[in-house]
Amino acid sequence: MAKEKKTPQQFSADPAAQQMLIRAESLGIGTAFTRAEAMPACNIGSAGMCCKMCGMGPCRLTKDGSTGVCGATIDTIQARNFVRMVAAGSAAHSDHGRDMAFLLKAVANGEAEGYSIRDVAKLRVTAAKYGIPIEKRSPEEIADVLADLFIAQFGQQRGELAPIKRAPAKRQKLWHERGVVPRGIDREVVEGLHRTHIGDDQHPEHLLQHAVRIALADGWGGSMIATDIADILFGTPAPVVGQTNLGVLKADMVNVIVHGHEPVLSEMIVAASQTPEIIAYAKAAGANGVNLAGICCTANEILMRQGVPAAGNFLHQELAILTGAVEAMVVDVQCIMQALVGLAENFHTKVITTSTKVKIKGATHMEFDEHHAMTIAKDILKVAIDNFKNRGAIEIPQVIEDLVPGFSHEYINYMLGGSYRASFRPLNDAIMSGRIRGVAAIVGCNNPRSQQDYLHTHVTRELLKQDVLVVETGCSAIASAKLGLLLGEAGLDQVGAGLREICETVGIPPVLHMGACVDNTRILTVLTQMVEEGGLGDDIDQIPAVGLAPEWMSEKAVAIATYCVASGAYVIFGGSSPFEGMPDRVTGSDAILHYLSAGWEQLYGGKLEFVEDPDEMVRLTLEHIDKKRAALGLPEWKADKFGRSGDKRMNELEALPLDMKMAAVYGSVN
Ligand code: NFS
Repeated sequence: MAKEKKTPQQFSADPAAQQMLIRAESLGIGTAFTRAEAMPACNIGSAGMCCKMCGMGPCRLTKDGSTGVCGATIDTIQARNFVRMVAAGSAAHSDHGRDMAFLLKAVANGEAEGYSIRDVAKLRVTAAKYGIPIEKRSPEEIADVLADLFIAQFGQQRGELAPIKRAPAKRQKLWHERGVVPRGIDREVVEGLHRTHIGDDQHPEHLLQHAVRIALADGWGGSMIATDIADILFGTPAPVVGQTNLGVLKADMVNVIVHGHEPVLSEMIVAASQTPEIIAYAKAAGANGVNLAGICCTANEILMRQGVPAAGNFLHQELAILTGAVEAMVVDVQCIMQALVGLAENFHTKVITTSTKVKIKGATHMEFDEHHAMTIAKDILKVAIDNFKNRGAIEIPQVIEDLVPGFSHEYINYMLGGSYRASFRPLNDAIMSGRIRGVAAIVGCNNPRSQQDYLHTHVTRELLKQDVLVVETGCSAIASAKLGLLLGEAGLDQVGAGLREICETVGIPPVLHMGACVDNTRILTVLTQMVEEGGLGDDIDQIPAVGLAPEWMSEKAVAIATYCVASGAYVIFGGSSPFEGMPDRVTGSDAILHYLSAGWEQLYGGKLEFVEDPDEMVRLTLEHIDKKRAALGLPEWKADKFGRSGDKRMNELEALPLDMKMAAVYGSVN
């Protein structure tokens, strides 16, 4: 019997996406959703049972006890595949960090047209963390030395990566004992490729130890550097009001989408779009100006700093073009589908590649150079504006949601304590008292193998009901934003009473948007500061917190998971696992899965598990949080213990007749 075709509702939980999928079908255009449906996942590759690292293979180890031509066992092959995913993911994040470091150097030396140091305070604080003298020095002098220190982390051959010392002292000691402190970012990635070449490292646990070393070089290295420099150059995020979903596209304006990951170009396009020259150029073309919107992590970067709307997350990239209203999609690096170019041929949209590292056949290439950034940004916008006249029929879904992103760790610190006593104390106290049961970091991608946004938002909603404070980054944050969960008041009636009290008192949404995927390092910093604040143990693995990537798909996500586990976190991945080694199937061994969970827990106090069912993800998260609470000797969380104060209480009182209201407030008057 033929498999029943999926409906748009089964493809995505987002009504804007559903509308565009109907349009795609009526136009006979395929998308990642339909391609995923037509392409069943390879059950050998998806189980990590395939080795294609040399010309004797590919070897497929489908029989119990079978080995590759060279004799490699299933455990070795799965471990090697895992190391390569971590290496590729870390390389992507960290190469982004490297480019940011070069930009910082250029800005410090007055060689980067249009850029400046926007957050001098962050520059000084960051430099001081690395022991760089800051007194009586200009921002440019400090930035120059800091840029050199950052650039050196990539090519460093011996010693220890400098940002490692930003972890809690006990964690650093543990990494030393385990021998996983990274020496240099590039060195660990290169060594990962060397070790996984035919005939090299064949001990699964030894291989996975190196996966940890690489990932730490990303989380406490390249990614952390990327975040710090982005804040220094473009401003440390603080809450702003923004908007999301395809409804942000405007029928009467030239719509330009910036898609990818690096804020270097997109920040300059934002600035260029606001110049009188570009506004006049757009008007002359018959448009009402230029409307910018973002996709993927570039969206997060400019949304949280500039309030530029986010057109959507990973699976929205094709859907945006399907509106017919996008004059140009400007891409840099990472998460850019090759299908965009073919799809754009059905419309007038120009796909413009800009990175020296990324070209796509059929796309227009306009190479970006930070030394002439403003000039190039204007040129790109002019190409988009010139294309406005070619626009055909459009259909923009009128689906739009407000959100408040911009919760950097600096801002969380400030908002909790106020400007004169910035502190994590109130957060720690709220967890210790049980108003907040624990913290969940829900991050990562969309994956067309599951219903878009459903896993993210289901898990988020269920955890909020249980008084779990949720922090989010990447495409996960945009998924929650589309649902209205990133707004102060909206959704507060759906969260637990204790958490609601905290949100109302501090004035925060129940879900805090902390930025792009490289900004997961902000979560590491928050966890470190919570440890340093006291009351929640002396290392990250003691905090009642869990990390989840319910719809992950990229190698970067695997790198993030690995550095979070090595930092002490319990990480749950949804959807499919790269190792299906279930004992009752002839899929080889489940030893690697077991090692990533129980083995790593023993070594690092954190573990990685793959869980398909979202309700099971929620159950495991709560179980872990409660276990950590108990280990700290904190009171058991109780749903009805809190919530009798704040706005909720006021609303209840408002609803009462006057005499009962008086009695409730002043006690019985009789
Ligand atoms: Ni993260 Fe950002 Fe999104 Fe996944 Fe891709 S955009 S870096 S990898 S898909 S969350």
